Amino acid sequence: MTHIHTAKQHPVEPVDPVDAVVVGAGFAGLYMLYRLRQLGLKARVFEAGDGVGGTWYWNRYPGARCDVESMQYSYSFSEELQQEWQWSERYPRQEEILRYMNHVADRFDLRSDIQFETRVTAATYHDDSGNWTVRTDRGDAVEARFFISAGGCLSAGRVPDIPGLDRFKGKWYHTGNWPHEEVDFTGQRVGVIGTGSSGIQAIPAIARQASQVVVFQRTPNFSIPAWNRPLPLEDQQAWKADYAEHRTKALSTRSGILYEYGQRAVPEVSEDERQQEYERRWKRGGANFVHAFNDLFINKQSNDSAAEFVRHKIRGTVKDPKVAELLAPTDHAIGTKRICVDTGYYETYNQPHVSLVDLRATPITGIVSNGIRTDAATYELDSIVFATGYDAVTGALDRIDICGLGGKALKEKWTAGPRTYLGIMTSGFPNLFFITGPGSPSILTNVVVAIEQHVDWIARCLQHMQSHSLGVVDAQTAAEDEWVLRVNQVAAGTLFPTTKSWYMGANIPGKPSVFLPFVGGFGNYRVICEEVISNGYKGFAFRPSRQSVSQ
Ligand code: N01
Repeated sequence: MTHIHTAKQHPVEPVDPVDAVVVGAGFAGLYMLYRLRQLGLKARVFEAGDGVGGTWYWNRYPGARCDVESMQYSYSFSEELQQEWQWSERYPRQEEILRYMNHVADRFDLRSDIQFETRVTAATYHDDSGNWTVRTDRGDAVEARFFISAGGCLSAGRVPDIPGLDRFKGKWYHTGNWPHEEVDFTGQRVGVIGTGSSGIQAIPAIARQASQVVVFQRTPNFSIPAWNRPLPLEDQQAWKADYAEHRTKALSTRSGILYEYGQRAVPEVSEDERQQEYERRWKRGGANFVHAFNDLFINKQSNDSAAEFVRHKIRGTVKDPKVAELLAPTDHAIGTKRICVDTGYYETYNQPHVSLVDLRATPITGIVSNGIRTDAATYELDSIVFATGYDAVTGALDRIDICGLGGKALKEKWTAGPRTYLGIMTSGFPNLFFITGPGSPSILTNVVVAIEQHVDWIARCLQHMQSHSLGVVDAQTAAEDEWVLRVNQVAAGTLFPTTKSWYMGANIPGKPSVFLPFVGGFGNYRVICEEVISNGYKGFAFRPSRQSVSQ
């Protein structure tokens, strides 16, 4: 597997000790910095890119757009911010989200504490001082009381090990590391490998430029139309009038998003009613579809009814019945891989210059100088787009050499899969916090909501330490063991583990098969986190240190 790195070598610059080092300047890092400053703490954010934005800085591929609606995919921490920012479409484009994040960085004057073009490479905890030493690819070595990972769940892109890529004479790209200059596919023959959310968004956009598009599909995915549209000012104003109320309501939902969560199970309604409900949701568009009934994630038969509805739509859209059959997923329950949301994806296959190669029938054998070779044919290409996904949830952490108490490496502790308490800390690594870490709802939610909840929780914990003159916090092993068990038990009660997906680490050869996020619902999870605080940070152990957290 090829990891994507853009690290550059820089001269070493002295960095003063700080209270906290934060990795990443995406949604999580920016808000964490804001909260740390509110606590009077000195923080340094290290960011590999040369600008803020995280996912939205790197994912500049054609068609990139969020699948959560604009009014919800944004920070709630500042009433002024949420009132003043205007979104232009129902679902925000990558450029617009990036503009929003730059606005946030400027509005709250965050840049002065962010060191760009710097990748954190190692972090070591010292038990005697209770501090971390954090090292970067620029040669920095900074001492910090707290080490906070805001590196993202889907930031470690992966290009599969297909032999011959180095011989390819054309250009190749990964959707998660797209060039900053415009890529123009006009008149080109473009091969796209991968049909997850990224591929499904990119393929229609690439097909608008390219003279020929060849899609290499191993596994088809379910996709629901976005029905994206401009967002009228009146609609935004109406939403903004009750913004705080909408945000509060979202906090108690399963995904931190105001979907219509169906209250009935599939067997409770007639076949007619079921079809009408699916049709209504299809016409409304978006991931709301998979919440039509309350048993779709736990009952395979119920799930089949939703899956069959979508397959029927695919067959009705794609004119070539053979292509339609290849695009209609039959190997997994709908929603157990992240549901895709598209604009004209299935329709794209009706265009004469777009073709689909079934890699199950004819696997790729290698990349040659002029294209991709399967065991049946060679496809001549000018460019190759890898929409091949990420080493999800743990990938960004894995790329940093993190050593905790007694010099134990995090990688070693997590050999059989990640172990955390609440997805926020892992025992034996004091003062290391994860924002949307493994074992939390993270990528099953509106991730901005999940980020804010974690950042607020961490900030409250730090405030508690300040006011009680405490210097070190760690998760207790027993609490962690119980939490890991709970995460696994909740997942086992659903259809999720029946599917080989990146949620299970299944897309990375050799990665342990563990269900990575907490699937018990964001609302429930948030209540658990609140209870932990009201029970005196139950499951966490604190101790003073020679130097308590600065007041
Ligand atoms: O990645 P993926 P993604 N040969 O892992 C295929 C978020 N996101 O970047 O399933 C051939 O889902 C692989 O095939 P298979 C969202 O959470 C959100 O698309 O392994 N094919 C699969 O088809 C999403 O879920 C948004 O058989 C290979 C594809 O590559 C997550 O990011 C937009 C292969 C990878 O799909 C990841 O999505 C984009 C190989 N060797 C992303 N290796 C929105 O907000 C892999 N594949 C809309």
